[in-house]
Amino acid sequence: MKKVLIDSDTGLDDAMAFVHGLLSDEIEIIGVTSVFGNGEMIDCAYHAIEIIDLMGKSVPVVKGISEPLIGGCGPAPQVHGKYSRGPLGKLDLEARITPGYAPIFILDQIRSYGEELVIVAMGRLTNLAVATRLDPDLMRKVGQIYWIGGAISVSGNTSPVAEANADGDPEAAKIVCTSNLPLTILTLDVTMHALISQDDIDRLKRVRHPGVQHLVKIIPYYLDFYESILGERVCAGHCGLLLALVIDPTLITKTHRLNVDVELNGRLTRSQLVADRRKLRKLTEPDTSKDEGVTVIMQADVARYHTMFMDALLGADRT
Ligand SMILES: [Ca+2]
Repeated sequence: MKKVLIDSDTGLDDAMAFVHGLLSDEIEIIGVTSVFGNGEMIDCAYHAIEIIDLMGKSVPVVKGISEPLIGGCGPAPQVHGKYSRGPLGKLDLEARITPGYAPIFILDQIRSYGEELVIVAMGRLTNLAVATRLDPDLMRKVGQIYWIGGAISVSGNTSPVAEANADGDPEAAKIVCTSNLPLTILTLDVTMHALISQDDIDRLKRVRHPGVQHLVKIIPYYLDFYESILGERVCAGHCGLLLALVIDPTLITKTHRLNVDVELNGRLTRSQLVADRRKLRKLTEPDTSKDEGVTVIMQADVARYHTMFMDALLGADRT
């Protein structure tokens, strides 16, 4: 079974990923490191603990970094709620935090599991960037790092060109994208097509499983936000899609190896992910799979993701 470490700013799409991932027999989530992003780092940690409890699982949740390395965009209470749990109030689960510190915990897990370990980064890359600076050679020994962030050929969501996970800590994103790590990036180009609707949430209302019931409570808040920008009662699965691709990589239908860097200085373009796509200009598609750079997911089977996600959650009472 694949060993997965989740580094997360556990908000609402992250919650969909956690519930799906903790129902899956394909992966074992061996730890969660918390980072700021959708909300404060500590609220994101408490939300992760809450979901793991509701799923009846035992997974260590470790605190991480609370601020960007230099500077970045702030949290998004209008999207994820003031405490990263939509309409729900503040938790205090301090006693349930596992002692430790995310960058060190990440390196320890790589030391233990090596290539077997997959890191799924669902937020700002601050914890991973610091771990990379502490021990770059060890970081390169991890099996794979999947990160959701950036927008390459579509508009950003925190600026015309920047996406929230990159814009929340662009210096960290640059370190991780340019340190020759085994990195796969899922961008807004793909995740905005992985939609979950109010009808889907309504179908989940008959599931009694407490983890699924939690999503039924919190996702309408996320739908409210998306409805205000998309004009339809649907939301993007974002981190839910990312974790589904780790559960079943055959959902990834097209990738390219590209050099990816992050703009840090542009007055209008700070935090933009700059993927060098010049080699893709030819109409005959080159096989770039062995090229240097990072793996960028260009397409995913979002219809099959949707089916897989819904089947897992609708069947949760049988687990
Ligand atoms: Ca996230």
